Amino acid sequence: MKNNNKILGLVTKKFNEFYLVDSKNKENLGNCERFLCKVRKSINFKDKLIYVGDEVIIDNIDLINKRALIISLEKRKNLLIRPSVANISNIYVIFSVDEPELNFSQVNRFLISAESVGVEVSLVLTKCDLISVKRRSFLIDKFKKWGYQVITLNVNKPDYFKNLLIQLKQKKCSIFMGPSGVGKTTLLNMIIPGVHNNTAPVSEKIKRGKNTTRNVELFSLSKRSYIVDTPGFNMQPLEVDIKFLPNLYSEIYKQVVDAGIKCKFRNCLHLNDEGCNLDKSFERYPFYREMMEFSKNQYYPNQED
Ligand SMILES: Nc1nc2c(ncn2[C@@H]2O[C@H](COP(=O)(O)OP(=O)(O)O)[C@@H](O)[C@H]2O)c(=O)[nH]1
Ligand SMILES: [Mg+2]
Ligand SMILES: [Zn+2]
Repeated sequence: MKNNNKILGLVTKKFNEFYLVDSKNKENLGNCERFLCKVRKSINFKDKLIYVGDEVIIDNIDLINKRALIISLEKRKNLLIRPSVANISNIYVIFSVDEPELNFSQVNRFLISAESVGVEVSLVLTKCDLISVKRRSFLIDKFKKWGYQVITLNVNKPDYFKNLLIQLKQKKCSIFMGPSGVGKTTLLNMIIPGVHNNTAPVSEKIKRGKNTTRNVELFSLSKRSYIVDTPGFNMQPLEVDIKFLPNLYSEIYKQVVDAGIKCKFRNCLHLNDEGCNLDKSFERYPFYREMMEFSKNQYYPNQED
């Protein structure tokens, strides 16, 4: 049974020249909602690679064998690199409160790097069983000053994960980002039990071709909600262009954009006092300064202030 209606789909996994595509208008297709696709030969996507997270139009739908052809690529909102994934709506920056020890400068770099993508950013602190209630409150207060309402987790308290899952189900496509050992895989497994045993409708032949478990994959949390699984990846902070840095700090954004403070020089980097009207008495200012100096040397190695 062929169906010649073109439908909108979401690429949830990619291996070699094959793509797994979830239909986005499921109503028309009964229970058959995931298709193994190739790109139609006559289509040339040469410099337009298709990534996990991309929306595509599929045609030549074979409902029996669950096959279809990708005939076009929709405009994407954003694209992360390493791991390559398109159309993220939320980044959850994950750090453990201990083991490995919490490094505030590193937390800040991950947060700012996540903010540079231009999506909603949340901070999750794992392993809260390792610290006192007092220390936990201290951390919650600290990150509140940075502009983040932290989510705290503890592997012994499944309820905390339930609340996070409720939140994730309201987001379109979330990704966990953080250094190695902080509990990202544990978290993913709490949220989607058996995530790494997931069986997609893919033949053994295709599976054997490559170690597919290392590929980026989207998991459906609800009808309209996905989470990115990035096995083997520990996302490192991206480099951020210096001219975008100031507004990625909520403490600066609030002053410059919301309150409209004006410095003497347009494009003031808020590093020197001369003509700068930024109130620098916020906790993260030294981190901002450090990041700015570092990025300046990366982008303009020979320039003076
Ligand atoms: N004490 C404690 N250990 C945890 C918790 N969550 C994860 N871990 C441990 O932290 C280690 C690293 O976890 P993993 O999920 O592999 O981290 P990943 O590298 O970020 O994916 C493992 O030994 C986990 O058992 C927690 O809430 N409390
Ligand atoms: Mg892991
Ligand atoms: Zn300034």
